[in-house]
Formats: sequence, structure tokens, C-alpha cells
Amino acid sequence: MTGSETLYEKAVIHIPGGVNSPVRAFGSVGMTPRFIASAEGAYLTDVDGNRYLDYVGSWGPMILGHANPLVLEKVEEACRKGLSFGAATEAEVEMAELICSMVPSVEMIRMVNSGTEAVMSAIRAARGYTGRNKIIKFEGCYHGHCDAMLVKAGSGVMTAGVPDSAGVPSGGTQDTLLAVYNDISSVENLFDIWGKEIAAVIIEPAAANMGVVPPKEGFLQRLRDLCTENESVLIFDEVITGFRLGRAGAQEYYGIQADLTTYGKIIGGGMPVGAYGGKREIMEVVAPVGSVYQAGTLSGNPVAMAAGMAQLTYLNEHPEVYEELSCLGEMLYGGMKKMCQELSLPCQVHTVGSLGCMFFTEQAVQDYTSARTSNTEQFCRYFRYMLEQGIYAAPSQFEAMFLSAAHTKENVQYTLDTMHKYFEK
Ligand code: KE4
Repeated sequence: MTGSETLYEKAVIHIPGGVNSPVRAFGSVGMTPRFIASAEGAYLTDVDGNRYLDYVGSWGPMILGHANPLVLEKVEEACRKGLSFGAATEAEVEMAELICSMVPSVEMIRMVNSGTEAVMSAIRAARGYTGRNKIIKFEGCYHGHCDAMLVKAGSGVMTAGVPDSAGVPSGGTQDTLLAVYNDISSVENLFDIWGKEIAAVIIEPAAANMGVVPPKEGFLQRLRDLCTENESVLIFDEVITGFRLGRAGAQEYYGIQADLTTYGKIIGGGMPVGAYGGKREIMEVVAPVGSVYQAGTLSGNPVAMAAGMAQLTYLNEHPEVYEELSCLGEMLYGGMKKMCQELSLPCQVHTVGSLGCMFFTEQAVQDYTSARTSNTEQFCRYFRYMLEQGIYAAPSQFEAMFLSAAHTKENVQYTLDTMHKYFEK
């Protein structure tokens, strides 16, 4: 037995599914998950010493690559001063000031410990601010696992093929309204029915949890207008796109400002960090200023702030990283599109900046329903081959590929060559 197999056998005894997050279980690809021992740059090394070119990047945080020396140095420095105080620190002020300086729509921000917590809190703030209850979300978008969001969610929920989660009482989702991504009429209909009862619309401005599905031209702008007209809060869930699509994320990329924005992943530099922020008048409903309660023992943890600050500061001071990521994205996803054309493959390649994916379906993909026409068996065979060739992609058709600043053109060329070999077989 391999080291991963041995560890997996032990893991399943005391951890549900042997993993601390379902999508890591490799369930949809029918394999034993790889147990990772270390990572550096664009590479992972598993407990058996196998080295993989990593296109998951811890699901997005590792935009500068794994074990970035700058980030490690700041984390080590912070650790020596103590790991957690449960008190205000200068690092939190610096982090808040930095994010507010990078994202024009964010005037005030609150640190939490995960993207889920950021979304849960942003929804509560929007409800507290508007005095309304209804929330519109989109089929296939994933916003973490708070009850209200576990309706036709993407990512691991979609991978598992369970449209909704057990254990969520109807009361938890009775105020969640479902719209169809890229179908603005589905949103207009909900506003026609519920109008002034709608507290907020939450969306992944570029969906990356049903595979990658970019917004159609004009879709986000119409959402912005509908929220403004109805005095509903527009929440951009930028846990993935934030600081990946540019210094101001999807809001800069698409030129649309949200009222609230949720963050995670990149702002933690690999440590557990989430955040929600936006208009001052909305954020000031949050305790202790306002009456919307939200709290967290480790929120703004000094070591996590050190990691996040190091990564964000570098991105802020080196905007050329985004140009490099876009060039690598064009090479990788452009090469994949070219391959699909040359080999007449029944696949759709989608890309947004350094994010991308390949749907195993001949249908055009623009939403949850069309994404689900993908042949997950074909994806599974493709995934296994790539892993055997040392390329570690997300073990699910309904996730994204993540490039980092540590990836090279040689890495991308190897990946394209390997894909060619697979599909030419
Ligand atoms: P976390 O609670 O996992 O930090 O963030 C939840 C979340 C919220 N919003 C968006 C847009 C997200 O993509 C996520 C989490 N992303 C998944 C990957 N698609 C996390 C991977 C996992 O569940 O293990």
C-alpha cells in the first residue's frame, strides 16, 4: 500500500470520509486522495514523494505559489510575538486600510475566519441594514456552507450530486430565492414578485464553482441596476475572484461596484482568513457600532494577518503579476481551446483571467443546468491520466483550474502536451 492509501485507511476511522472538506476526498474521481506532505512554488509533494504540478493552489489562496519566501518570513516573524491575543492589533488596522485602499467600493471591512463566515455575516448585515429577509442566489454558485446558501449550491455540493444538504431546516432556506446564472429575466421575475422584500442579491461575479462560467455581457450591470432600483444590497462573493482578477478583483475586471463584497483565500495567504466589507452605511450596522451581531475568537489573528498582508502587499505593489497571470492564462486556456478545435473534442473551455476549466460536454455552458450536461465519467478518466502524469487538477468537473505566479511557460507547455497525448490516444 502507498503512504496515501495507508493514511486514508486510518483517516476514515476518525474523520468523516477521511477528509476535513468533502471535495478533497477524490470521491467523484473514484480514487484514494493524495495526502500532501509539502509544497513549494507551483508544486505539491505527497507522502510517497510523488511531485505534482499544482492547478488547485489550495483552491485559490496560493496566487504567489506555495511557501512563498516573503510570506513565510512575515509569518515566522509574527509567530515569535505570540500566536493569538484576542485583542485589537496594529496588523488588523493595516489589513483593513490596505484592502480599503485597493477596492474602491470597500469603505469598511470586518475580518472573519473563512469564506463561509464572510458570506453568512454579509447576508446578516444586508438583512439588518434593509430590514428585509429574502436573499437571491444563483443555481450553481457556491457561497460556503451556511444554511441559507445550501440550495442548488456548486462546488462540493454539486460534485456530490446532492442539490441541497440534509440537516438544513426549511426555515433556513425559506427566504432563499433561486435565480439562473446569466438569465436576467429569472432575476427580474423574482424582483417583480418580491421586490421590496429582497434584502440582497449574492453572486459569484465570475462563477467558479460549477466549473468556470463567466457572466454574459450586461448581466452584472443589470443586476446592479435592479438592486439600486429596489434598494437591495448587491453582494459580490469574491472569495475566489478577489485579488485574483486584479487588485480590485471582479469589480475592476467588469467595472461594476458591489455594495458588499466577501473575501477569503488570497487575503489569508494560505491561512484561515475571510472578510466582508463595503459601504460604510451598511457596515456600520455591525456590532459593536450597530445591532447586527457577528464575532470570532480568531478573527484578525495576527499570524493570519501577517500571511495575508505579505501576499496582498506584494500584489498591490507588483500589479505586473496580474499581467503575467493573464499571459499564462491565455497560453494555457487558449492552448486548450485550440486543442479542442484541432481534435474536434466535445468539450467547452472557459476562462476568466487565470481561472479556467474544461467542460466535457458538446453543449454551450452558461449556467448550472448546462454545466450538468458534462460527462463526469470522461472527466474522471482525464483527471486520472493527468494525475498519473504528475499534474494535479481539481478532482471535480465542477471546480476551476488556478494558475499562480510560480507557474512557468514550461509548466503550461508540459500541461498542454500532456493533454494532447491524452486526447490523441
Ligand atoms: P470557505 O468557507 O471554504 O473558506 O469559503 C467558502 C466559499 C465561499 N464563496 C466562494 C465563491 C467559494 O469558492 C468558497 C469556497 N470554495 C471552495 C472551492 N470551490 C472551497 C473548497 C472546499 O470546499 O474545500
